[in-house]
Amino acid sequence: MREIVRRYGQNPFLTKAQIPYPVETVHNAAVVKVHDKYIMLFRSHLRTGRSILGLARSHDGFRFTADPAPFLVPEREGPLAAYEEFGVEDPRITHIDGEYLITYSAYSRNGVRIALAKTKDFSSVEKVCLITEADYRNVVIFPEKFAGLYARLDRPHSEIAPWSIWISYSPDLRYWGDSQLIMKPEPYHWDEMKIGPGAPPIKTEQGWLSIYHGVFQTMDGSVYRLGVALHDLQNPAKIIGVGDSWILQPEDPWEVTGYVHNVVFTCGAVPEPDGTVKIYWGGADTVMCVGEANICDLVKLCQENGRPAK
Ligand code: BMA
Repeated sequence: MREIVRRYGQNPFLTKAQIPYPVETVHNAAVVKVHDKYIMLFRSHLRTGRSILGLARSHDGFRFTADPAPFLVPEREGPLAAYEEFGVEDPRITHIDGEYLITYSAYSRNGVRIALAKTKDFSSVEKVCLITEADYRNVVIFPEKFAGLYARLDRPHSEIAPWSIWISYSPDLRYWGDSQLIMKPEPYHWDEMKIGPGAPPIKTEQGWLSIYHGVFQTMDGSVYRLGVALHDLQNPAKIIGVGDSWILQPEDPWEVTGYVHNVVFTCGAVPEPDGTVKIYWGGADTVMCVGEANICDLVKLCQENGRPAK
C-alpha cells in the first residue's frame, strides 16, 4: 500500500548532537514558514528531566541549524514562575494578525497548564499569560478568527469524558469561553485511549484540516499515532469527518525506541503552495522527523473513509 505520509530519507533530521548547548532530546517541535524560511521551536529534555524550548532555522524545511542558545525557558520570577518550575514543553505556533502566537505546556507542582507567548520575528519573545487552568495540554489556535473571535482546540482531562478534543473562543486571547467537546476517542480503535490536537489547523477548500494524535494502550505501554479530522470552514466546532485510519505510526527504529518508545507526536505542519504538507513529528520523544503528504489525500481520508467525531 502507498504510504499517505512519505518519510524524509534522512530522518531523524535533528538530534541532540546538532544542538550547541547540552540537551538530551530534540522533539515535539512547532514549525512555521516565515518569508520562505522555516523556523522551528523544539523541545529538549535537560539532564534534570525537565524541558526547555530551542529554535532552529532552515531554508528548505529539512536541514535545520539550531541557534546558539535556548529560545524559551522557565520563568524564575513573576506570575509565571510558579507554573513553569518543572519545564516548558510541546510548543505550537500560529500566525495571525501579523504576529506569531506560541502556545506551550507549562509544568509545575500545580499541574500542567498552557501559556501563551508572542513574537513578531523570533528574535525576541514576550510571554503573555497562562490561558488555561490545570490539566490542559495541546492548545492549537486557528490562524483565522470566527465572528471576530479567536478559536482554539485543546485537550482538558476529565475522568468522565477522558482526553477528548474541545473548542473554545476568545475576544482577546486571554479570556476563553463558549467551550464545547467536539471529538472523542473511538472505543476499540487505534485512538481509543486518548486524543489531542497536534498541528494548528490548516485551511483547505473543503474545511480545516487538523492533524491530531491518538493513543492506544497495549500490554507493552502506549502507542502514539497521528490521524486527521476535517472541521467545517465557517463553524470549526462542527467536524465533517475523522479519518478512520491513522496516517502515521511508529515504524522507524528511532520512533520505536528512545526516551519513550513507540511515539510519533506532532506539534506542527507546514502547508506548501504545491498542495503538499510537511508534517513534523518527534520520534520516541528523542529526535525530530519529517514527512510529506498530499493535503487532498488527507482531506479525502476524512471525507471518504471517515467516522463521526463522537
Ligand atoms: C504526552 C506528552 C508528549 C509526549 C507523549 C509521549 O503525554 O507528554 O509530550 O510526546 O506523551 O511520551
